[in-house]
Amino acid sequence: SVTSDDQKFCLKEVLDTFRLCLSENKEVYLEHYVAGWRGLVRFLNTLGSVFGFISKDAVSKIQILVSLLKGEDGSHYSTIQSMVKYELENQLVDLTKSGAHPTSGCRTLLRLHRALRWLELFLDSLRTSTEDSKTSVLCSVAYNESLAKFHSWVVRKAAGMAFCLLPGRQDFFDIMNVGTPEQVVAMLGEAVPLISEVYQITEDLYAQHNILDLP
Ligand code: 1PZ
Repeated sequence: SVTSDDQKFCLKEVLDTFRLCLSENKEVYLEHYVAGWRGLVRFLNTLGSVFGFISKDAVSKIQILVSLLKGEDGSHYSTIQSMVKYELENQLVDLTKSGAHPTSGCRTLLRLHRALRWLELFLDSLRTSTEDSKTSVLCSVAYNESLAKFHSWVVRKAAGMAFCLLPGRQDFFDIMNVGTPEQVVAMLGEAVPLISEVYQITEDLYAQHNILDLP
């Protein structure tokens, strides 16, 4: 079904876009990857303005990737695999310190990729949570296990404060707009492995090219 910014949307539709990311031979389509992130940001925005600093950063990264996709060399950006190959072969990536290419596709996508690991952990802990679980705790546990190690102290503090303002589990489920808690759990049971696969393929690709630490 159609979703627009002013319409109540269903998180299932967002997570389904990650299904479209994978090609038959397990390449990741950038267009759908970016669309998935767009949907997540829309969801994040419904949680309130305290998350604005997070969504702003995600949006700016999404925009960088969209301009590459739509730009002159867009044909090289159809998959993450083709992007990495193209940018590395043409020296379009700052490998050790930020210089001529501070907003390469590779370094920009890496930031979202690291956040995808947080999402995977967070959604999986929501899936196995119980009625008395606190979303703020689940969120910060997932964050500390993943993204936090790439963030400065200031960002970690700000993130920690924002997590405390997350809605409780039941309200969070309601905002997801998927249905009963059982339906949410079932939906997450499908979504998490999907996100995990996209994450792992990207992780392996970046590891193979030794670009997991791009500045
Ligand atoms: C549901 C609650 C949402 C919690 C989201 C958890 C992630 C917290 C991230 C807080 C960091 C935001 C501030 C920006 C930090 C940037 O410095 C870094 C590195 O980029 P660089 O400075 O190197 O250019 N940016 C990121 O790590 C990307 C963060 C994207 C987070 C997207 C979250 C989407 C949430 C979806 C909710 C379902």
